[in-house]
Amino acid sequence: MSKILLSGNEAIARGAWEAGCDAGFGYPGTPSTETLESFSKLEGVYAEWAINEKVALESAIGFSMAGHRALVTMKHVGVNVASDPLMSIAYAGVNGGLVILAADDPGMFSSQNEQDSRVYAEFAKIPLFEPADSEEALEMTKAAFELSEKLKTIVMIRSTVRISHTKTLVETHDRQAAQPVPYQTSIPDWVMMPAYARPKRLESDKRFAELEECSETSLFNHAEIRDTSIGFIASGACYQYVREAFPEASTLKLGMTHPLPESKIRAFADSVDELYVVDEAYPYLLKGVRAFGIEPTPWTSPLPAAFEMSAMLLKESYGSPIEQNTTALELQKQVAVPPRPPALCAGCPHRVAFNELKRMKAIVLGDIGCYTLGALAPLTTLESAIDMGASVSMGHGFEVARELESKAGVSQSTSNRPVFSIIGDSTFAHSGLSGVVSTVYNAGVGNIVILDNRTTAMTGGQGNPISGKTLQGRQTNELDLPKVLKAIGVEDVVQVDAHNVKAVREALKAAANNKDKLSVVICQAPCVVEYRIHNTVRVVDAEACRGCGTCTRIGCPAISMYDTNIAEINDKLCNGCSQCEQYCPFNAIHSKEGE
Ligand SMILES: Cc1ncc(C[n+]2csc(CCOP(=O)(O)OP(=O)(O)O)c2C)c(N)n1
Repeated sequence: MSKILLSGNEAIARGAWEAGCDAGFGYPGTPSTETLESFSKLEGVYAEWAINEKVALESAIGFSMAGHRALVTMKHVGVNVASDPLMSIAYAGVNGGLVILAADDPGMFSSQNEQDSRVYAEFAKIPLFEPADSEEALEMTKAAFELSEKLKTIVMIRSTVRISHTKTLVETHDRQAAQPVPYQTSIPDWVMMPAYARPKRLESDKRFAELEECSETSLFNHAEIRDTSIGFIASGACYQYVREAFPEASTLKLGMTHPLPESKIRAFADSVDELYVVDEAYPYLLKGVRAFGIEPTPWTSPLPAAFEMSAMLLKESYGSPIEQNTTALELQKQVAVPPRPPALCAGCPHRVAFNELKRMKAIVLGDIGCYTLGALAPLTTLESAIDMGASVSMGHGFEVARELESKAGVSQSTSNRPVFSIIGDSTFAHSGLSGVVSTVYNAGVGNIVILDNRTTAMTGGQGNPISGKTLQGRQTNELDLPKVLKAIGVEDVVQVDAHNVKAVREALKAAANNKDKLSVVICQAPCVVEYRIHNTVRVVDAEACRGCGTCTRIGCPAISMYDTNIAEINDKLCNGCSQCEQYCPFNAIHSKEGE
């Protein structure tokens, strides 16, 4: 037993390990990613990145069915992808303990929305734990495995950015080997066809009563009685904000937040004069408290309905004076940091495709990955990003609309612009592939660009089927994209060096001209960060530079034209991708002499 500093994510991994969990499955996504990464390094466990969250959960279900404890990790939007098996496994139940981590991102620091995963636990009628620090993250994960096996249900742990990424002291213990639960054939338990699913649905309702009892007796749900003139109900990071803003107030700290402990909530509400409920980004607790017929005290000004909560926002809504310089958060707000819009890295191989598509005035339907930054200046090329994999299917929908328009003899002013779907390698494996199969099946036409940088760069460089790198470094295959596409039935597949301007330009033009077919252009070059690529640095010949600004239009952070009318290349940032050299119309950029 020892005390160490762990982030919430590391603590969940450690908790799973201590609980005897043998395997972890997941798909990367902030703020969940480090959980599986850290679990994969613990002794004696198996861990893998699945191609998406649905596959991760299904693999974990199989592992649990075989009798062993499994952890599944994902970010909140990943739960949408995994929601199909989640809703049914909630009926079927589990064999070995099964715990799913949903890591939410209130404030959308790195996500496309800020949905609250707690709603899924309510929807699926499964138990939900919400840690408020790393110690709890570890303890709750252990409790979650116990509960999962005891009541034969999948259990959800919901974390948020602040909990996942903040390090606090944790007491660690040895690993307790979990006894496998022997698998026995039981068709009515595992085959969710109507005749068997109906009784399982009733069973899950029955289990719910037991869960309510668990929540009432759980030590993770407890009242901290201090000044009873004011009381707060809060969970997770919001509990910490309450403690910081109102250290004297009484607090009902909820750690098992589904089902909610009705009696404990009633007793607490009765014990305080004013009752406030704190949520962030979605009124999950508030709705639950109101459903018990308890109406909390109105805030002086309503709590913000969107984005992250903070101690300061709580004080503001309560109407209490805000002292200057009291919290780190307040300090943070006072420090004027110059705005730095996010940009693709210097030497990023994604840049040329965007610049070329911009020159073609293409309508670019985008996807989620580093390349979503193609929407920002100076590239401003990517015109949509909805969810992972959407670019391909949206491109198909766009083409179908155009075909209908042309048959009807109407056309929009944009109809002479080619449509391109643009997608990264990891996102392609996640859910782009099924869009291609669907498009080919429906005899669709169109253009797809796969930006194959051999990694899942956006979330920190995880392996994927195309890079062929597994989480624990096992020998495996690299998925051969051209072969796969051809096998699906895509006839027009071209692979080019992503840094080669001429090759990318010609391939994109050929695809756009090939109007009657589905064309795929694979722009391939490794991510410069993940593969630590340093080629010969480029320099500007000041004599030859005309200050035309062509090189700055690709948005490379290494290139600037500040005071002078001459381009400059920062040799600390440049990694010699040569894109600027190829674009310079005056041959003013070349490799640094002597290198
Ligand atoms: C459903 C879902 N799961 C996970 C994520 C987190 N995420 C965003 S982009 C991305 C993959 C990016 O990899 P890739 O498509 O190869 O593009 P790259 O960043 O390498 O350019 C991931 C895992 C997400 N946004 N949505």
